[in-house]
Amino acid sequence: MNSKKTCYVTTPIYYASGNVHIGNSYSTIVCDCFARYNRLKGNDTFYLTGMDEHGLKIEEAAKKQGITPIGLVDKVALETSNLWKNLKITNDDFIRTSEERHSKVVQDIFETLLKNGDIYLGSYEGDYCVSCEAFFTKTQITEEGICPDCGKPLRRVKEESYFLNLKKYSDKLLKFIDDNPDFIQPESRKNEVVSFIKSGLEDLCVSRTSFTWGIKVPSNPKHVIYVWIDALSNYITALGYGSKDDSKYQKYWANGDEVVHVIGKDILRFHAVYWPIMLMALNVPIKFKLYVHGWYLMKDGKMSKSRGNMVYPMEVASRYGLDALRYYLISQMPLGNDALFSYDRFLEKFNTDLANDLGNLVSRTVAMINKYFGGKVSKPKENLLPFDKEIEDLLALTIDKYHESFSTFRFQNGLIQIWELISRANKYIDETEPWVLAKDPSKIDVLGDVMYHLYEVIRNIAYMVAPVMPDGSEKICDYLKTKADFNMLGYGKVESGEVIEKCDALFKRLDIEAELKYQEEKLEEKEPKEVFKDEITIEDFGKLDLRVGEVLEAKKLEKSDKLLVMKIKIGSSVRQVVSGISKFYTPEEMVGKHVVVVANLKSAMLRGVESQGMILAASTEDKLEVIEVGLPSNSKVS
Ligand code: ME8
Repeated sequence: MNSKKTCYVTTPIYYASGNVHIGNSYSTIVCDCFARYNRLKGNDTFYLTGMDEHGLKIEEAAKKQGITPIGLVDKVALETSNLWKNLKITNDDFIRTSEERHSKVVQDIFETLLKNGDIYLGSYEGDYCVSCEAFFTKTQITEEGICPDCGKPLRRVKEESYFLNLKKYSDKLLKFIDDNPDFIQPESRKNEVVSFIKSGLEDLCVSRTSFTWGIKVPSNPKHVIYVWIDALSNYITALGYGSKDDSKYQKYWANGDEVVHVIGKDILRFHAVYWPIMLMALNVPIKFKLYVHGWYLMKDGKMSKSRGNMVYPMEVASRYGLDALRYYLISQMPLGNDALFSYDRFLEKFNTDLANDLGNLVSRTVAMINKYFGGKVSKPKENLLPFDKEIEDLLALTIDKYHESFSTFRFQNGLIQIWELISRANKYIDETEPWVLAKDPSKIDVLGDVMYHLYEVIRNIAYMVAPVMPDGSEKICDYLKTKADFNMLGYGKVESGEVIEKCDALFKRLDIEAELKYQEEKLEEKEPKEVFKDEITIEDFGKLDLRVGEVLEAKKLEKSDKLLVMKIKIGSSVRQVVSGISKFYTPEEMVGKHVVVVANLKSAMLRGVESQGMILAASTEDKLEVIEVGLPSNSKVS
């Protein structure tokens, strides 16, 4: 019996708070390549993606837009699933965490963990980042009290809370990681996880009472289940785990051959620590491997709405074609590292790799087969040229490397290898000079041999690029009157072949200068609009007591490279102020300055030192200047 290997591949589920840009669409595109590759290999493949729809972040985003949370998530889910259709993503399911098939099972999971004693009730006081939906410990927080992951301000939160006992499982998890060396890939990410676990796990707060948009704890409904417990469970709830029909769960997970979670580097801890521990506590086998990719960055750093440098996938796909977008994103990112998205590089790759190398090889070959043999090729009895063996060997090597890299998410390596074959084939045309052979009737067999070799190389290339470039592959297959079929990979698998009479250029060369100009103009339209904080009244502002203060003394705070401790005179009083300006001012530079102090700010401890106020400064991402005034100390600022 020919029982098919199963393959289950998942993307992270996307926050329903905003549009998907080319960076996070990378996760979906790369998974789509993997799913398509596995289907071509004949594996029984199930590809899951979806939406992460609960949590404070969504609740607040909806409030800002003046709509209900469900109104917001319905809208974003529709936009996102349409985007995937337009990008020809072949997902088999689209899970939304607001669906009952999911939330009901998450409640059961929570209650099971509670019953088994893996979840217990306690109380929590901590610093919470709404944007990352995560708590941070004292050691993780920066001196300015901002989120170590995204840099946004943290909120102090105190509430009764449920906790998941992570400590209990930390040794078991370390052993699991040790026993399964390819559990987390690449290796560098695995090392990161191991040292995180070894530094000591704190039990994880898994419920919240300060907002309502989420799945309620059935036995204590004032608690909402922590969004990551909710979200991570999607990988099994979508398969029907814990429901009446769990056949997919049995097939693809419990008895499955390959389960792959693809994630970006920023959500590693959740997938490599919390998720396996949840599964251990539930007695569900840890079947998955984690492939952790880096980020697509822009020339000026991270993609962000406030920088106005966001690029959306359909902007690229509708102007340059879906294949060009997919090819660029897949070919530029080695597993685990960050990569750059820039139009200069994109356009250069378009012209070189797609229009010149691949496109020309195909159109030249189709034209020659038509011209010399009326569109037909047939397998020669023996090789007639010394270059034949060379190109056959390279094709065989390419197929091996292709499988090796595409089955382990090293897509970039696979593509590099295919493009080596493409270059070799172009060189083969130059070496064999078919136009010269065609002039000599005695060389007709040699010419036939050359055309057959080219046909075979292109046929194989068309099959191999199918997961990455579905449209281009289909087009080439149409030109060659064939269909992508991995059983037919290899030189000489067809006795004869035929091409269509005329083919369009696969990729039309672009005028790079004109395109860059176009993109620059578009970028200007995207210039960030200023985002201001919520409006306040004059009374609110009047609560601030701003005074001019003279800096009498300043010194660096030991063990800190950011903080300066200053003695500031305001009228007859002198107070101590700690400020994170040490990267921009030496203590000597500060002494004597007349600065603006928030004089009625509640005092706070910074690195164990009391700060009785704050000084005002203006800053950009990399510069900072304190606000100086020429008036005497104690002058009022309003
Ligand atoms: O994290 N380049 O959702 P999300 C590459 N809901 N990948 C990027 C990227 C970039 N510039 N920016 C973001 C969440 N990503 C959670 C997941 S799963 C149970 C819950 C990646 O919409 C990011 O690393 O913020 C993550 O893998 C994915 O996009 C979704 O991010």
